[in-house]
Amino acid sequence: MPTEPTVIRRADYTPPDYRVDRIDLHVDIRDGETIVTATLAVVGNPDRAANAPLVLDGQDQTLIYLKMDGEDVPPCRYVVQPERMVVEEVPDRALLEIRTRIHPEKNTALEGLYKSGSMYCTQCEAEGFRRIAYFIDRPDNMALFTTTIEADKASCPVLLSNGNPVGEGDLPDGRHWAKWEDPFRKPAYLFALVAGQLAPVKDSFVTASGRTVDLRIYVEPGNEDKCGHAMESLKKSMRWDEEVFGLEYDLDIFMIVAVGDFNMGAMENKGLNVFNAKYVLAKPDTATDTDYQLIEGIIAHEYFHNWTGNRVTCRDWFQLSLKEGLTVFRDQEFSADMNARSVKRIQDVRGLRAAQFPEDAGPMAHPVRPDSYIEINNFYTATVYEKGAEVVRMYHTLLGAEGFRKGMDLYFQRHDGQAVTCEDFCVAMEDANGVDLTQFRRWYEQAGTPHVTARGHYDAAAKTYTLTIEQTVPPTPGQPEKQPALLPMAMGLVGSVSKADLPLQLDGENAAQGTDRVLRVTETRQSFTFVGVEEAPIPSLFRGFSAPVKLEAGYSADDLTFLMANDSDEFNRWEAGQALARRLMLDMVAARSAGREMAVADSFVDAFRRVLTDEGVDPAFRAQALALPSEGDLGESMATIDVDGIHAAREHLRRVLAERLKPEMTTIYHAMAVRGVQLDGPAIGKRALRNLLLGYLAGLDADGLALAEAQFQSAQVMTDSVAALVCLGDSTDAAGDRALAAFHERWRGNALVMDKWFSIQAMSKRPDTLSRVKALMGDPAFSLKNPNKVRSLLGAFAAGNPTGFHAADGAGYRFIADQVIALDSMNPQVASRLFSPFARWRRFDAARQALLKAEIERVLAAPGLSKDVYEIASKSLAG
Ligand code: B3K
Ligand code: ZN
Repeated sequence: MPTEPTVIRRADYTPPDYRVDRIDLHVDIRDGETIVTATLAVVGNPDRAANAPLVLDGQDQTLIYLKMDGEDVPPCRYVVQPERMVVEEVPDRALLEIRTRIHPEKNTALEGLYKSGSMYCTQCEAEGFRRIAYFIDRPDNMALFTTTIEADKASCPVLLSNGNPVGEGDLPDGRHWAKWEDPFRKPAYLFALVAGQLAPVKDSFVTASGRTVDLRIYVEPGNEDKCGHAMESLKKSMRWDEEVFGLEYDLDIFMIVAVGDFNMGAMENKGLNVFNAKYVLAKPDTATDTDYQLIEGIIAHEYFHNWTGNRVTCRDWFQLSLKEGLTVFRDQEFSADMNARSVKRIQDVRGLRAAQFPEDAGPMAHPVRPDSYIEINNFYTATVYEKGAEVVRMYHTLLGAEGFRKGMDLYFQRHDGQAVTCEDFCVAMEDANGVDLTQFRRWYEQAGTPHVTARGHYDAAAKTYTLTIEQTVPPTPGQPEKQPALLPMAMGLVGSVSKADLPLQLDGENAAQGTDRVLRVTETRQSFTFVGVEEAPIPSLFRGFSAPVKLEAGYSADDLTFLMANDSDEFNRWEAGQALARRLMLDMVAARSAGREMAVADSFVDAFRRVLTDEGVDPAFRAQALALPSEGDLGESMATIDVDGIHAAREHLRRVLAERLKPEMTTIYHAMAVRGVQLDGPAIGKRALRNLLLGYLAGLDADGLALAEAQFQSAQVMTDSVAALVCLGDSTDAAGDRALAAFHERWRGNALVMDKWFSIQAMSKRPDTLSRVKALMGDPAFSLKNPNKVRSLLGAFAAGNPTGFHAADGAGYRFIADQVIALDSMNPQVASRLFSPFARWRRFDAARQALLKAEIERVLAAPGLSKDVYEIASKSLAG
């Protein structure tokens, strides 16, 4: 960076001096250049200073002319800077006409208007609209948009934008136009435009009030047969939002466009969602069960934004979690209702621990509502999304489903059509329920994952049980001191003899209040005394993960085994198993580093066997319970992450379990076979368990590898094919390369399936993975310009292959840093994501720290570095 980039602060928010009330856009798409004519109806804010100029955001555009109220504006009255245009002497009301030239063909950042294959599309969140037209590009400017698109009819037969279609026609020279009008005010980040050769898949939906909405999914011709699941997911989402929140869709048409080049998953543009094709296209032979679930969840997420994000939007980008945390919570609940609730919760918590907990403990740690940023695109984080969703879930836990719904209703009643803050949401929840959530607000203010310890004491004579809870919120960058958080603690007491949940009566209460209740933990140290406790209990705390904390409850291995078997809360049964496995593996890591043997207790193998063979338990749940905590999860529990020790311990435990339970695993593997192509919940659960067991068996011996090879050859669905290929790809046996070659041969024409082929190799446990990844960059299917390819090969290696990325000689670090530098000049957002694993450099041993730090410094010194990568690099070194 030649100059230090500006830090944007939440405290500096001021309302804009002007707003754009209406914008009429004319986008003339030509080969090699696009001419944009924007007519802006500008209104001055009565409170502005007398001489306040009109400042319009704009970037990478060439100005052709600027007119105000029909007259050319003389050059002395305006100046064009690299990131804005400043116009002086603008009256209270003015009509500006601005014509500019842009080059979507050259746009490799994939922000603004760009080309994906032969199609033109847009991505405007967070600040992409300023690359299309000069505008007040901030979310509190909600304007009415009309858009006319003009293009060559043969190469761009389909022309789409937000809202409803209001006209179309032919023009001379084989060109045509279409006009769209969006009746709802929106910020520019929700603008979208698509032009290209696209095939529509059509359906419709009748809303609760009886209106028929046209549904369209636009894909590249040839992919129409892969849209069924996305369309079903959309219709289910529309119904669910009506039923659960009383929210109906509001336009006559809802469109989704699938594109091949996209920086993230999808985008909720009003009436015209643009999706990464990965989250739309699916057929059983090309997409895995996980892909199906992700598609359902992401289609729902973007659809739900229509109310939480679009109708009510954010005042400024610090409030991002207002729409993202809330919408993630809504999509999680939707998926839980559509599938198995507790399995969904387990998956979400796994995700939170894998991504958000490390973020909250590192140099990029920030509150759910951040206080400052350099590049807003760096703040689309696990904290804003996933921890934000946990915060919303805590309102739901504290207020109950009904109270939460009352709060939502009031929020929409008050704020429909407005750009608001997280505070406004909290106040709506308070007012609708008549409660005071002052302390709860700390969840928005304080970064860091609270550490909670719990200790219990049973007094057999007095029949009382006293539970003492202590919490600390660790210091994070810029926040050395923390206040206690309000923790909703869903809990029960499981009788050690009866194995049943005991009645819960707190000292001072007249009667027991059920066997499962939510306690409010508000102090740094707080005790709860239960009376009438007839037998010694084992406490089951934070049931369903009712607060995003790290809990240390002082359980013995016997307590954990007991809870695994007897807790009525399915989540906590899973949690107990994870805690037991985590503890065992950490002991093994310690033994290894002390030069002792890594021992696996028989009791652990027995507990594992009991879950494995319990036919009364749903296979989907068993698959979750038998999957060991990841290497990343274990690393989180260590002061200094012992990369090699963790890998060795986990692999050793996997082998021991497979060795000791080979007969049971093999029998169940065969018993879980699913005939033909079935995509229902039970079939998905069986495949999950079967493929988990395949992983154990294939890592053990030649028999297991042969099972994998046989499964690979006979697989009828992509889930089974990929699961087998993962096992084969980990092995250095010739069978591995044979399978990879066969997969390549069959699928090289399908970009999304090739992404899987890249990822499997990037995450392979083979010792030569780095050199294979380097070679794969030369594969004709790979391109640094396509974000999916970068993520599936380079991202998978950096974030999903701990031993490869953290190789002791630093070769993995050097390689990824080289790619970050190469990518940064093309696509800063993708470069910055790829770079993120470096931020955790202080967590490793001294030798790795030095290697990582040297790479961060090298990246920081690269000429012309983007703000995106600069922010991660500089904060990593400082924090
Ligand atoms: N709102 C978009 C994400 C935009 C990311 C910009 N860097 C997708 C979503 O969360 O639904
Ligand atoms: Zn979202």
